[in-house]
Amino acid sequence: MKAVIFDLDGVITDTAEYHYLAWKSLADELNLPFDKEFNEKLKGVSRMESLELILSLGDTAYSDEEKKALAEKKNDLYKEMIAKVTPADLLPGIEALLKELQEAGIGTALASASKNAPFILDRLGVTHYFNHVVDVNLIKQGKPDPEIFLTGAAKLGVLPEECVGIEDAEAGIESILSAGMYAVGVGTPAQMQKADLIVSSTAELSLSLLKENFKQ
Ligand code: B16
Ligand code: MG
Repeated sequence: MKAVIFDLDGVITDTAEYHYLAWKSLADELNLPFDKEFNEKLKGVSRMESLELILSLGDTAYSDEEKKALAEKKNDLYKEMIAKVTPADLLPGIEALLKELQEAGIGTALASASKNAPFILDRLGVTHYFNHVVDVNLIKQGKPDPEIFLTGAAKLGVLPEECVGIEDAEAGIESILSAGMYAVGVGTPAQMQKADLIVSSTAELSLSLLKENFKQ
C-alpha cells in the first residue's frame, strides 16, 4: 500500500447535509417534491448532474442558460453554509488517520467531485495532510468512471494496484474498483455491497486496519 485516495463528502466531513439544504431551498422555489430519500441519489454526483436529477422530478423544460443560473443559485447558498465549517466538522478518526499516513510516508490524495473541495479542506485545517488534490475542473468523466481516482494515483506517482480508495457513495466505490484499486466503503453492507472492506463509521479507520486488509 503506497497511497490512500480519499473522497471528501461523507468520508472527511459531512457536507451532504448542506448540499441537501441548498438543493431543498431551490426545489421548494421550483415546487419540486425533493426529499432526503431522493437526496441519496446525489451523493458523489456532480453539481450539473444533480440539478438534472432534481429537475426530472417536474416536467418543466429549462434552457442551458437557465440551468446554469439555477446551479449557481444553489452553489451560492451552499457556499454561505460551508463558510461556517470548522475543524470540529472533521468526521471521527480522520485526522488521526491522516497523521498516521503522513508519518508512515504513505501518499495521500483527494478525489472529490466537489469544485468547493479545496475551500472545504482549508476550512477543516487539513490541506497540509494531502500530497495532491485532484482538480475536478480537469476531469472529463465523473464517478463511477475511474478517471478521478486514476488521476490521483498518477499525480502521486504510484500504480493503481498500490492504492486504497475510501468512499461513501456507490458511484465512488465503482470508480475505485474500475480504477483497479482496493475499495474501502464507509456505510452499511447494503449500501457498500461491492467494497473490498466496509466500515460503519470513519472512527474505525486506521493505518493498521488498512494495511492488514490490503495484504489479503
Ligand atoms: P459541488 P464528493 C460531491 O462530493 C457530493 O457528494 C455531491 O453531492 C456534490 O453534488 C458534488 O460533490 C459536487 O459538489 O457542487 O461543490 O461542486 O462526495 O465527491 O466529495
Ligand atoms: Mg462522498
